[in-house]
Formats: sequence, C-alpha cells, structure tokens
Amino acid sequence: MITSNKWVVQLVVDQCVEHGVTHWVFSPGSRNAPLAISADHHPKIETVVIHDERSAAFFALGLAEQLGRPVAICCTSGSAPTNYLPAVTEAFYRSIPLLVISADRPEAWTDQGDGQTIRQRNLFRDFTHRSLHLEDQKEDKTTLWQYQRQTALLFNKLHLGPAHINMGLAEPLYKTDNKKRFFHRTISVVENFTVDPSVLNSLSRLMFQKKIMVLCGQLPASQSLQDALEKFAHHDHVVVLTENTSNLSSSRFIPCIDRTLNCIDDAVASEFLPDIVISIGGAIVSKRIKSFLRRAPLKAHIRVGIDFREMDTYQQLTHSIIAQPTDFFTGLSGMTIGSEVPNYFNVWKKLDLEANRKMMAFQTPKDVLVDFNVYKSFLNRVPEHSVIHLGNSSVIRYMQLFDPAKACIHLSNRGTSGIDGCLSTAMGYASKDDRLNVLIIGDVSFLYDVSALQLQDLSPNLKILIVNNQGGGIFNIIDGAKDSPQCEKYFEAKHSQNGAVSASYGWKYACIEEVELLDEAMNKLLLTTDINCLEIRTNKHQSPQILNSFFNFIK
Ligand SMILES: Cc1ncc(C[n+]2csc(CCOP(=O)(O)OP(=O)(O)O)c2C)c(N)n1
Repeated sequence: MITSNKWVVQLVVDQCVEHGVTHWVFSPGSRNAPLAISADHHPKIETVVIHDERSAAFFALGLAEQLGRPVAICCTSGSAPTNYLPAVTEAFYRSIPLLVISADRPEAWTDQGDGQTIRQRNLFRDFTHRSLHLEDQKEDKTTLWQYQRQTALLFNKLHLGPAHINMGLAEPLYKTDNKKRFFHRTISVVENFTVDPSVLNSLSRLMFQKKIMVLCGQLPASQSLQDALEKFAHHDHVVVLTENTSNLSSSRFIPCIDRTLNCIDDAVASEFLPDIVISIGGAIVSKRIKSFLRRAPLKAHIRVGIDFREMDTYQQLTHSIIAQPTDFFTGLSGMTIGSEVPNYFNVWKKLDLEANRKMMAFQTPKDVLVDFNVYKSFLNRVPEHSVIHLGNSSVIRYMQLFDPAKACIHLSNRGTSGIDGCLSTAMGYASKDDRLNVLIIGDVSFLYDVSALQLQDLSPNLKILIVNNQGGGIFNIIDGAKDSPQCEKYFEAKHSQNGAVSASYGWKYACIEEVELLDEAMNKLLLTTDINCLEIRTNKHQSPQILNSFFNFIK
C-alpha cells in the first residue's frame, strides 16, 4: 500500500482506521496532501472531496448522523479550517462525532509572515472534547509513545462530539513510501452508565402520585427508547411531550407542543403544570414550553442523558442522571409510581385532540399562496419512510404545528439553529441514505448554502423544497421585530433572488406562485422524477397574518 512517507501522517491515518473513522471529507490544498495521499490509497477509507470547507464540514456532519459513526474532515492551513467552525459548533451541541484534521505549517512558522499560516492550535478549543497538536518531526521512541497515547485518548472522546488534530507538516509534502509499519494503538476505557436500582427507587418515591411530564428534545430515531417511553407513558399521571425532531411517535404522546400550549386558557393553566419534569434529548424548538416551565413551581427537574449534564434549561434542575434514557425508563418500569392521581395525561390529550380537530377545519384563503399552505400540502403528500430535513427559521416552527409525518425521520441543525449549512448537511446525510430525502428550506438559508448544489451527484435522492417568502419570513412573525422600522432592511433582509440558480447546477428546477398549482407541483416533487428542486413563492404579507389567524382559530 502506498502512503505518505511521513510517519506522523501514517500514525494519524492508522489510528483513524483502527478507531473506525473510515469516512473522510477532504477539501483541496497542498499542506494536507500527505493525508490525502495516504487516505486515498487506504483500502478501508472512503473519501469525498468538497471545495468549500464550511460546506464540507456540514456535509460530514450529515454523513456522521446518517452513519451513526465518526467522520473526518481534512483541510489545508490558514483560513481553511476556520470555515469548519460553524459545523463544529453544531456538532458540539448535538454530540455528533466529527474529527477535524487540519494541516498546518510546522509550529515554528506561526506568526512569522509565512503564507496561509494562522494560529491553528486549539482553534476549536471550546467546541471539542479533545484537541491535539502533532509535529512532523524525526521519529523517536518518546514522541511515538506520546502521539500514540494522545491520539488513542482523543479517539476515546469522539463519541461525545467533535475532536481536533492539528498537524504541523514540513515540506516536501508529496513524497510517498510503501507502507511497512502500522502505528495504531488503542486504550480501552469501559464506561458503565447503568443506573443504580437504589437511585431509581428513590426517584420513583419522589414521583409517587405526582404529575410527571417527560419532555423530549431532539433525538435520533430509536425503537428501544420509543418502547420504553410508551411503557412509562401508560401511567395516567404521566404525559410525554415530543417534537417532530424527537423522532418518537405514539398515541400516548403529545406531538405538537406549541399547538397545544396555544390552547391553554390561563384560568386552567395550573391543571397542565407538572410537578416533575424529566427531560431527555437535545434542543427543544418550542419557546412556549420553555417559558411555561420556567414559570412552573416544579418539585423536581430530572435530566437524563450522557451529555450536557448540568444543563438547567428551566432554572430548576434538581437531578442529573448520567444514563441512556432507554435504560432509565426501562429501569423505572419495574417501580411503582402511583396510579390514583388525577388523570394528567387526559388533561393534555383532550386539548391535543381538540387542537388537531380545529386545525383540520382551518381554511386558508383560496386566492393567495401563503407559507401555511406549503407545509399542509407537503405533509399531505410526503411518502411514509422518507427523511425530512428541516431548515431553521420559520420552517421548523411551522412544521411543529402539524402532527409529524407518519413513519418519517425528522432532522434539523438545532444544535446552534444556524441557517448556514442546512443544504450541505442534508446532502451529507442523503449521500448514504436510500430513502427519499427532502429538505424544506427558506430562501435565505438556501442562498446561504448554495455552493452545496454542486454536490448533487453525491446525493441524487435529495429533493429540495424552497419556501420563498423573499427574505427572513421569521422576522415578520416574531413580536418586536415585525414592528420595527428596520425590519425589512435589516432583519427580514428582503431580496429578489430565487432558486433558479439550481438549474445551472443541473437540478430539475420548477417554480410556482399560484395556490391552485401547489398540490400538483408538490406531487411532482415528491412522487415523480420530473422535479427535484421546487421553489414556492409565497405571499410575504399574508403569510404572517394567516399564521396569526390560525393561532386564534384553534384557541
Ligand atoms: C448562520 C446564521 N446567521 C444568521 C442567523 C439569524 N437568522 C435566523 S432566521 C434568519 C432568516 C432566515 O430566512 P429564510 O431562510 O428565508 O427562512 P424564513 O425565515 O423565511 O423561514 C436569519 C438571518 C442564523 N440563525 N444563522
């Protein structure tokens, strides 16, 4: 096998393969050439090349999410790795394993006027679980031991989220060797997150006869968690609130938090307040539930999970249980937590069903195309078992109002809620996924990440639905922003661009702005191969008004 002649490069590549990092997303450059040469020749490594490092890192994020394993991103020196930061922060807040490998000049050249040289060491310090700097130096026993040990420990942290290896590499960069030695070393760490039965026992006593709310944030789809939660939800004093990004679904759960909360009358709000909140998963989209719970006088907030252990979102954290939620709820299912309390589940379910019934009856004007129509039409047509990528901004908020699409996966960059890499992330996920993948995205977010359009060959099963309300429509919904004289110029940032640019990248693009064409166009996008990028131009003035009337209608 051909490889770079640099032992330190061989070490990093060997360690990656040994620790299962066999998917690499490269961005072109010279300084990272030794890594590209070695990875390209390695029979176990699969590579993708993407020019724009920002897009490459988001692509890798989506890929890692789909594969459920770490993905490496590798670029040259200078400003190149700085473009990784948005995706690294997203990965950090979602605990997605992204391994950043940045090539650098040997450290002696930092700040010495050399080209493409910046301070790269610790560039991602606050958003990585381990960060290393390795120098391309003569091999000696101590350095070999140090680098093997340090990299082994770095790989052990990767399951928690991003890690960074910065490599100071000296010229010549393109020299190769036949591989003769392997440099890998593993150090096994056994972490045991089982919950002590005595802890469960005392928690079950705390929960006895209490109104319990399980609040589920963003989670990967998991049948075992779904089963464990459904079992726990059979207690009538337990209500489970989910969002579409929780990827959990059951008639025992309340799937649309904002829609339901909107219907709660202040006079009876106390009936809905929990005594105890158990929170699991990542970000919660609903702002309303956050303020609802921050105002609630909770007896306990129990957070269950492996990461972000001290996150006190509702300012009343009392317990942090370091365990997998599935194990926690499975463990609790054997305990008695009472049964004669008021039927807390029914209080919520009745309202949820009522809100859903009213939603069905809600009519939008027949002669104007508004954002609300797009989501309704989409959800009526999206085939089961699709993967739905939700752009940030108003897309994710609108979609929370509807019941999740049946048997579909819902994904979104909710770690940082950025609009900067939604298309690239969806591309990365779809590149390894056989199902229909659909990205619903606002016009500004689409234009932001437009360079990812060139990756279509990698992800031919991705379809794009652009909701073009001519700017950041969210700012016409948010109180305060919409009334500001600066709204149109600074927040909404009105523009006259459109999605037609996709056609020049080879996408089968279509655009509509008439309400009577909506359903047919949606069918074409979702059920045929005629279109794979559909832009829907909506009425930016009426869209927020209709949304407002929707909230009033379902009250
Ligand atoms: C990287 C980044 N920059 C800025 C923002 C702030 N921001 C939030 S929503 C938004 C507008 C998005 O507009 P669009 O994608 O058209 O979606 P819409 O609001 O119309 O649904 C902006 C600029 C952000 N979330 N992320």
